[in-house]
Amino acid sequence: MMNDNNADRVFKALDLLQIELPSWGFANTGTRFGKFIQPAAATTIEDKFSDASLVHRLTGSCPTLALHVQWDLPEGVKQVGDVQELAKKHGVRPGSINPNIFQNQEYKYGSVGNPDRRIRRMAIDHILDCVHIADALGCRDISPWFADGSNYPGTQNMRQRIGWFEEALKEIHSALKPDQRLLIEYKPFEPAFYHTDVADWGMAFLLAKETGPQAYVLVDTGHHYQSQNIEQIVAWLLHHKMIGGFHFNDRRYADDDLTLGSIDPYQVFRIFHEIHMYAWEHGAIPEIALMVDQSHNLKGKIEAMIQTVCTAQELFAKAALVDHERLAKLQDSCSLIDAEECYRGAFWQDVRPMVVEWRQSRGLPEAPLQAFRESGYLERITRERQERNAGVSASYA
Ligand code: RM4
Ligand code: MN
Ligand code: MN
Repeated sequence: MMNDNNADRVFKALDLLQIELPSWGFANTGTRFGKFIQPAAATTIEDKFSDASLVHRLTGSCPTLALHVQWDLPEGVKQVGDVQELAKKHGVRPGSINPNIFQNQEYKYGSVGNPDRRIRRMAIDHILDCVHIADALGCRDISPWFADGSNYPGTQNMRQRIGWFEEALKEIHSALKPDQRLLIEYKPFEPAFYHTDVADWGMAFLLAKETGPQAYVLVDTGHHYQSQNIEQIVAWLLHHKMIGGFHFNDRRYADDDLTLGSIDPYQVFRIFHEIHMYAWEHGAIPEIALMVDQSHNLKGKIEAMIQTVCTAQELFAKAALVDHERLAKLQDSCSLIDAEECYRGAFWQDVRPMVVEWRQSRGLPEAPLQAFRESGYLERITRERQERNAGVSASYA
């Protein structure tokens, strides 16, 4: 039985939920062993805006698109006008701006942590360009991920590299406009297999603190060691007001970039719970950019993205059903079983009928995936893009 209070909570949560899609999630991607080309994959920034716009129209939750500068704006700030036109045409705004400091040959031994001063300069200059691009596009977040690290013990001075990171990040921070933020993403390994300069949330936290007040930590859910308690990391970052955003994806072994909730939906629920509980205590959802960072090697790109957003909606709605007031009392009195049941009872609820009602009330298709399949969009883009995709190279995006 649906009760009004629950429906109200779900509707409020879904109205608030905004998830940013990654432009690279629509492109051909692969593993280090190869790339499977899809005839309908996006090969241009226009394709990416068009695909993202469709996902937004079908789900109602994705008003922004994250851009990876080297893949989407290879000519840099010159392309700002084109991006603005695409945003207008497709009804999706550019979101976080992602520098690329890992793909160029120069970055073999690192970017801002490279022992070669000229390469550190090149990496900083690229991120500064990204700050300017973000400013010109009216984007709040600049979101670098540093692949820097080393493969063998003793081959790099880890401590010295911390200093280079601090210097670089401070310089970048000083170029930020007052409303911009620098999100520092961590990742324990890959491509580096011995040490990664920004390996975990503690390192990202300390760097962000040292960098300045507009620097925050970005939590990519796939960037943790096995069995790490991610929601506890989120709790710490919330407590210190240091969480800037998420890159959502699921994983089983490493940075697998699988569709959200495909392996462990309870994990996603637990993270969303921390956000809702914080919001209940503080009266508002904190400023956190909820972003997807996925790479769909085997699934159809757009279908995988719709599946992801629908899963996020359902899990966000479930987490909104936790009775926070009751839970707080049960935690306080150490009523372990009742607290646990109150918490996970929300997870067990089937919120799908309420999500469908929300969609109906907002003029959205009841079943976004089915609506996509009936739209004819895939057939059309397959016709339009297959020739271009047949000639695509093996590069990452
Ligand atoms: C990295 C990291 C970054 C993403 C690249 C493509 O593993 O998650 O956020 O930009 O992949
Ligand atoms: Mn990421
Ligand atoms: Mn990743």
